[in-house]
Amino acid sequence: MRYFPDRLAATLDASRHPALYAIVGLGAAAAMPVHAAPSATLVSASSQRCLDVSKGSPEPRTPAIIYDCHGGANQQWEFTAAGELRTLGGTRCLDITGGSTRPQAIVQSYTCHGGPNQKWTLRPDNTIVNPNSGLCLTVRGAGTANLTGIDTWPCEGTTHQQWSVGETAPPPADTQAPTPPRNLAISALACRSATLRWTASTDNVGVAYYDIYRDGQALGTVGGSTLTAQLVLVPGASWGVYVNARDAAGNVSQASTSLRVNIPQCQADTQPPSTPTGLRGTVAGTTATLNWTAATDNVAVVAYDIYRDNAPVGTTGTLGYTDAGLAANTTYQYALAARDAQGNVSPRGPALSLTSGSACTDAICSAESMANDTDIPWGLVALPDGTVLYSRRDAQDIIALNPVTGVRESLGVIPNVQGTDGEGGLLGLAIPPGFPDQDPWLYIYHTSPTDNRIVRVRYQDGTLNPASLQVLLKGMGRNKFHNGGRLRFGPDGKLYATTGDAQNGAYAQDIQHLSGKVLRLNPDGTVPADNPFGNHVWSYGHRNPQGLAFDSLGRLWEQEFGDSQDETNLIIKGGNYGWPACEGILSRSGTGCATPGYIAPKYTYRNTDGSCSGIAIVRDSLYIACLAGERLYRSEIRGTGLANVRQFFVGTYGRLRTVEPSIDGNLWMTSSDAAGDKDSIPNNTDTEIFKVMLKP
Ligand SMILES: [Ca+2]
Ligand SMILES: [Ca+2]
Ligand SMILES: [Ca+2]
Ligand SMILES: [Ca+2]
Repeated sequence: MRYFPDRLAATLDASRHPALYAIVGLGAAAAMPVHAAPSATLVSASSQRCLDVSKGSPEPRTPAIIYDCHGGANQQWEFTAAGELRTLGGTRCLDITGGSTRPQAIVQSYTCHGGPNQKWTLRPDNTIVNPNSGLCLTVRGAGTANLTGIDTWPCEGTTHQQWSVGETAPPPADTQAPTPPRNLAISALACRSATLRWTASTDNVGVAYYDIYRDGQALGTVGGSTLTAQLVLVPGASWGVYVNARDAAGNVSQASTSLRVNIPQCQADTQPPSTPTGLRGTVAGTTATLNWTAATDNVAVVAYDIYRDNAPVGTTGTLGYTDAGLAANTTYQYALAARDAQGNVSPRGPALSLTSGSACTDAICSAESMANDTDIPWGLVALPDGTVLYSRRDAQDIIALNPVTGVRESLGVIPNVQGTDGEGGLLGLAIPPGFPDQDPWLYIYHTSPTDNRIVRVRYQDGTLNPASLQVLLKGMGRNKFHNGGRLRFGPDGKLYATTGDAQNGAYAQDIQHLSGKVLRLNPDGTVPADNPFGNHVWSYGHRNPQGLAFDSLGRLWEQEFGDSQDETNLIIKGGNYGWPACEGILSRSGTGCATPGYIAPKYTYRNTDGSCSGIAIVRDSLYIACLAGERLYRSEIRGTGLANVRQFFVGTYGRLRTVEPSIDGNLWMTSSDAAGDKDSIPNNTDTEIFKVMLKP
């Protein structure tokens, strides 16, 4: 090996080593292997202090010293098979400066190169000798104080040359998630059961579990050595099935690709349901509410189709329907037919004649479709000038909607967005209180290839400037489902955000992790000084929180997707909302919802009636848009609870995702068709933007 003088010899103690030049090996630039082998402290017998790389610096030529033992990575040493003494996670070697073989040569940490000045042997008398020079590792000047340097000296066996092996470092924590399971396949598919198989994931330590899901709902868990699961199916349903791998440290993989399973019926059904009877209705202003008696079927009725003046206006699985937005003082003929799961439709029942009123008398007067879209409208903000901006989840762009003409214009694609073939993509939007004059930023929550993040982009004079994009906060976990994604500025001028648990319930209870949380940020992304945990976390124990809204008292309300039960929460600083031990009011593990400190929801919903995402508060009424429930809830905020909870548009406009206040005291609302939803493919769905008029 060739050696060169090093100009950085000035870092040495020139007063004691006036003639010494540091010299370095050519191998310094080569990539060094990182060792994970056991390492331990080396304790000096004279001082009981530990051999230490000064200040833990990874810089080559950092002096070795003695220091109070703390067991940090710069006090962990490993004797390797090559005779080296490695530290700092195996990345650095104990090194005699300049390759010197003379006494009083300074000992430092340096890039490992295998040279003779990096070889050390621990002998039975607890001295550590460098075989090349025959000199021993020595505390300089027989010192015992912190920061005393280390050099070489003839071996005399004194206590300042004796080192005992101290505490062994714990094995490094596993922070690496397994790879996604692959090659999902179904066999033995029957109407109520099937066998699912997949190809194993890999992991740096090992896969401990596989979690099986369908469309965001847990189906079960098997051990890491099992690559198959028996599924319990619902006849006639169509499920998107996927698997996540999990290691013993709780790291969850990204989801596998979804496998579409079209479940057969248990029996062929050619018999239509009975004709619906008992249709009755009431009218309040321009809103008609219908109810009827259940029809019967040889298997089961799954839906009712509602007709107004012989034209289909909606479908519902319940025994009621709200038809809002009628013309005033007009007579309509309603009828309905019943449908089974295999598409057999009954004759329409007898017509019901209803006449609308002259004015809006109910809380919600009407909904008018203002625009159609072919992608999924997700976040939506009404700007002070009336323009509506909304994000398109899979198309990854921002649309400006003229609220008068209904004309739409794309303001451009947001960079670095990546969907998750599930719920991720371009998600929530928010504008700050001073928008646009004092603060011209549009705040955006999106999924990236590696995480979920909050960014902002300048919006001025009707245009977005993507080059102005600033990343405010990143590192929120991503997965196929549970990406959170709503944003809202509070009356305190802070930005609040909901983050999903990324399909890892343990994250929700870890206040150091940004997943499964309500977060609170300064508008520039920094941590507000009065946050409860010194980081961005505002509340925790959330599964897949969605909408956020503030009431007139400045209190924060939040909507959250559960596995089988959804919830509306009133959020307080530092609060723990229970997930994963408690879901809604259902205990799932341990002491469940009875756990001291867990904060119960203000209202819960079966997810078939709920699966609600966006929320809005107008005049202290809370509006909640629901996907699977295909309805808009309206409740009145009374005290710390919700009163007079009512449902509107049940089944009328299909799945509803977003509701936002308009600048004129009404609502914007968006629909979200099931087709094209659980994928990242742009423009493969059919959605609408509605203006909802409220009773003034
Ligand atoms: Ca791992
Ligand atoms: Ca039937
Ligand atoms: Ca909860
Ligand atoms: Ca899509």
